[in-house]
Amino acid sequence: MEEKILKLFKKKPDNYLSGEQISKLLNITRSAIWKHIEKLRALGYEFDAVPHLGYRLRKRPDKLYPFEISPMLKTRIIGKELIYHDIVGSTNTVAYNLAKSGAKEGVVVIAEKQTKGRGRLSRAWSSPKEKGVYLSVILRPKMTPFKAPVMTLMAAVSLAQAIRENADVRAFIKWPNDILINGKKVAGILTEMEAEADSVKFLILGIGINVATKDSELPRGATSIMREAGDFVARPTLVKALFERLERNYLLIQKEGFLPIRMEWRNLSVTLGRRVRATCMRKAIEGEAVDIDSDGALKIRLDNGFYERVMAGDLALLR
Ligand code: BT5
Repeated sequence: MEEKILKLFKKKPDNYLSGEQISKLLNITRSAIWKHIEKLRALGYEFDAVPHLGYRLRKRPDKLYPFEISPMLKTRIIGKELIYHDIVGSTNTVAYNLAKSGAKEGVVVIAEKQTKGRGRLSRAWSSPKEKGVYLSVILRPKMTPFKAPVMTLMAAVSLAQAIRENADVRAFIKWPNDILINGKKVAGILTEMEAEADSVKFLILGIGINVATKDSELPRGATSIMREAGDFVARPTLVKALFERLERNYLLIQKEGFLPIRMEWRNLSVTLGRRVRATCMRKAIEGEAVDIDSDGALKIRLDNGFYERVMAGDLALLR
């Protein structure tokens, strides 16, 4: 009912809606309306209530409530079911447990703050309250675990596209899981999965984006979209764009394979053509990043002219 009430006010942004009008439109009593308005107030919505005129929605909170996101969403799978938390340890852990107990493909866990936000290899992901987007998408792709790295690259393409769509910035992908603006990290992806030898059971795409995060809350070399764009970015609209891009690109991979996404990845990459150092399990490889392969591996041309493929690891851009 709260969602329906908000919808009515959305249609009348600056006008008052009388108790009688709302009561007729939604077929509920005046006292029920008052209770719902009080509930919305407790969630941070600010209403003016004037005798004889009715209610007016003065301010919506900057929150990622499902009823701020769902009405805008044009997806069939991703984000159709949104599980919202004010505070969690890690959205990836919550999503992983849900997927283990049978949650459907497309279910998303989203939070305003994480107390144990994670990067790869148990690194910490700074997740201050209401400043960023922290979410995890459950997917059940029909693929072998060896192909799963492709899903991280698909998520990176979707993320760079969604950021560009919402802010006047040039977001680029640094292989494998970073999004950079002006050379600084603005978002990261943590892909986790449960698999058997020949098939993925489920995969969790964990995505963290710094939207309005202050420099003091970020490690060195990181930034936020608002800092780089110099303009306000609404988190619900960014999430909507991300879900829609993810769905489009995910369906495209299933229909046509990795090739179309791979081409888009090349366009959005800051990695190719650069001298890089890839480190994986204490082994370092240095050379020029020349391409990504059909399985998501990064192809590096060594100084001796040979090529090496790197499947996972950390990358430093040298020049
Ligand atoms: C990542 O790991 O970049 C993956 C980040 C994924 C975060 C999301 S939030 C929702 C979901 N739930 C989770 O618990 N996680 C996912 P990695 O490439 O390993 O980078 C981690 C490194 O990035 C850290 O060691 C820091 O140096 C740096 N870092 C930490 N917090 C950051 C932030 N907010 N912005 C930019 N860099 C950060």
